[in-house]
Amino acid sequence: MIDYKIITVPDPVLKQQAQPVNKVDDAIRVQMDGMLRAMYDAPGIGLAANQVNLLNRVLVMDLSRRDDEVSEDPSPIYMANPEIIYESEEMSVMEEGCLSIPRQYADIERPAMVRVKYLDYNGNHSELEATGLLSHCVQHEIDHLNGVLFIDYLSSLKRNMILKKVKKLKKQNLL
Ligand code: GNR
Ligand code: NI
Repeated sequence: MIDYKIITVPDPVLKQQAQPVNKVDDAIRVQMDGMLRAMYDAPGIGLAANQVNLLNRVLVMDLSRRDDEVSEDPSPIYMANPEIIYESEEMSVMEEGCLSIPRQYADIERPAMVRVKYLDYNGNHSELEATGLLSHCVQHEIDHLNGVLFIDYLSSLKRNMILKKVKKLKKQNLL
């Protein structure tokens, strides 16, 4: 199992575009396994390749283990080359956080429902229709693959405040 470390702002890799994978082979599956482990350990409900310093279009999610509920069975979702093929006109606001922007949260508005096509763990074409938290999460992860962070939707004032707070936490060795 690869032991990935999650990078945080202002690492420039978080601002870069990730590149499509050619196919889901064993190397990609090893990456997916390691990313899922890093996500559970964090803990978080999603993780994109940029966050572990890799620039391919791979993400993992699992909404079953929110709030450290170890009782629930894991239900991981693995995606390579995800693409949003439909988004609803209706919008949804939800408080988001990010493992790469530790301990900072903000209300973010996104399409309430999206349909995503992707390659699964076995390299098969698949689709996911997402609403609620899963919808916010998959859009948040695809944003990462495009070098976009949730703070990019905020005013520069709020964004800079958050970046300053993370810098301070780092200086105090509180991360
Ligand atoms: O753990 C996470 N929680 C979360 C909550 C609301 C919307 C998106 C997320 S994703 C985040 C983990 C993370 O940083 N993924 O990139
Ligand atoms: Ni994130």
